[in-house]
Amino acid sequence: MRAFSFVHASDLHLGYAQYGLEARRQDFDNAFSEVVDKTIELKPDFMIIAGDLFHQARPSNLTLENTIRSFKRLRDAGIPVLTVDGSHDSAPNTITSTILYPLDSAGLIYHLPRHRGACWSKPDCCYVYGIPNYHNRHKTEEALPKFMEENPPSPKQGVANIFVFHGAVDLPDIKPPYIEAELSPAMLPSGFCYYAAGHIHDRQQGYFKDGVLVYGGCIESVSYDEAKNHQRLLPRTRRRKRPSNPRTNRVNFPTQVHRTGRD
Ligand SMILES: [Mn+2]
Repeated sequence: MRAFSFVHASDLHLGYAQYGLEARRQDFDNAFSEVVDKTIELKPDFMIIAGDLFHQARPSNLTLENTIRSFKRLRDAGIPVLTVDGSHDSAPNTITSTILYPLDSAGLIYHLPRHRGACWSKPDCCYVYGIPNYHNRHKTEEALPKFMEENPPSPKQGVANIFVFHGAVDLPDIKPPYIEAELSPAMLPSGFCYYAAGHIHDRQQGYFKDGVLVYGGCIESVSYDEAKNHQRLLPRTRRRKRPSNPRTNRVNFPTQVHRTGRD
């Protein structure tokens, strides 16, 4: 297996006009633009967006156009973008669907749950598997086993196996008390060395099963509680060009899975 790297982002909430302000909607777009600048600079093998790319399943044309521009820059740089849907941008129903599908059809993102086997692979490198979001514990318990039966997670020997999802896992050290846990640890399969998660907006990282579980955290504050992470909660009335330098955490993780018998 050869060495590789990837960028793990989540909870971008593009299109969120907080307080009804266009300036805030623009802040979310700008934050994503900075993430794209940094990603292109880092030259990873691929990028993962673990849900809540958009604040709504059907964003405005303005938000959509800015996002398409950013994805085209990543595509031109040869960086595939692997996604799963989040609690905000998954299809609310079969009629409205989600914007993630046309973006996938346009080749701008690779929406994992929509593809055969719900996976993407890079030979001699990695296997990446992603699940949909089912909004609450009850629906997840009902639908996730069926999804996994139709698309069995199949970690491979000799490559890094990565599991992508959007939801809170019932782990007291990680899950804040005010968030419902849609997933129990037992509902997620073993055999993966990196669990790339979204939904919890604080950056979190810990050992899980035979690998590590990482919540990327949101890239722009969506509530007062998150202001401590970003200090950009309020719209900036006078705009200055800030240097593009999103906070990045480098996570080294074991790629060899050592089976311990835990589930
Ligand atoms: Mn979110």
